[in-house]
Amino acid sequence: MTLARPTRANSDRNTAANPLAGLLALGRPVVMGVLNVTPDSFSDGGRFLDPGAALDQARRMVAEGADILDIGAESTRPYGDAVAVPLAEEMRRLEPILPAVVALGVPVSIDTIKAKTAAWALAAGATIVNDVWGLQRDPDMASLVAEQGVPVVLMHNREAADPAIDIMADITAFLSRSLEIAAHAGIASERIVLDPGIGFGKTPEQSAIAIARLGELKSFGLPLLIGASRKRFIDRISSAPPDRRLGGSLAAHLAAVANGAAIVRTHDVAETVQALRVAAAIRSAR
Ligand code: HH2
Repeated sequence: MTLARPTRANSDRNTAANPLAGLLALGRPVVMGVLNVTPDSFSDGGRFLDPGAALDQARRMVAEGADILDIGAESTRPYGDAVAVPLAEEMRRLEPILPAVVALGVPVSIDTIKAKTAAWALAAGATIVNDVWGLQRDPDMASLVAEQGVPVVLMHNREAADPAIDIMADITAFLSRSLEIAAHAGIASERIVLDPGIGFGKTPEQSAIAIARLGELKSFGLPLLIGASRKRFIDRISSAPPDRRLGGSLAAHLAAVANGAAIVRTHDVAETVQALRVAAAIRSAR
């Protein structure tokens, strides 16, 4: 199988420092802390809508070892019940908090599917774009990322789960298409991270398969991100509400790292950092 790879075209536009390069060279998994300034996120909706509470949470995650903060103002809840947020409302939620989060000094990624929100957030100091539709939703997203020369996370997504499909084939085809769009826009391959999108358009079984077979995505030759934190597939394996899924989240993230994940997206930074350190220490104590 031939996988679409982005070219290095337009590298003159991609000369700005890459905030991911240094982190990925550390030789350990990179930890991305989740900051949702939303009323309806599936696990922490409403907790960090207040700017003071959001900034406290961002500070806590940095102190606990987050390498990147991923801020989102529109729930991506993949279960068909998230409310689409108008652009103005998304920015209204971000505006009082984003500059202060940027000032904490760790790279900030903007979790949005809207190019205008991403452009605004990049102007306010974010340096990474996290697009849960892999450049396939907003036609202006790819050119924005190329022009700004920022790293981008391309995540697999589907409108609805289909238990009958081969989920790895679907993920591979979707991400290949995202990479074609990226290449066409001139996004440098050094700035692309791929994500199988745990819980997005997947049955719980398919989410487990995406982690179990994550290694197959290494053939793209790009860093892989996994976001299993508190996701519903954990509940299907071992029943628990979102705020009681830490054990399952850690198990999923450790399995993903063993299978090649370079970046872990988590709500629970301290526990994740500890789990990753212990797993690494045990591996090297062999
Ligand atoms: N998951 C969520 C949101 N953004 N981005 C990437 N790259 N990968 C993910 O797995 C991912 C993501 C969903 O989690 P959360 O942000 O906590 O929930 P909500 O979208 O409801 O705010």
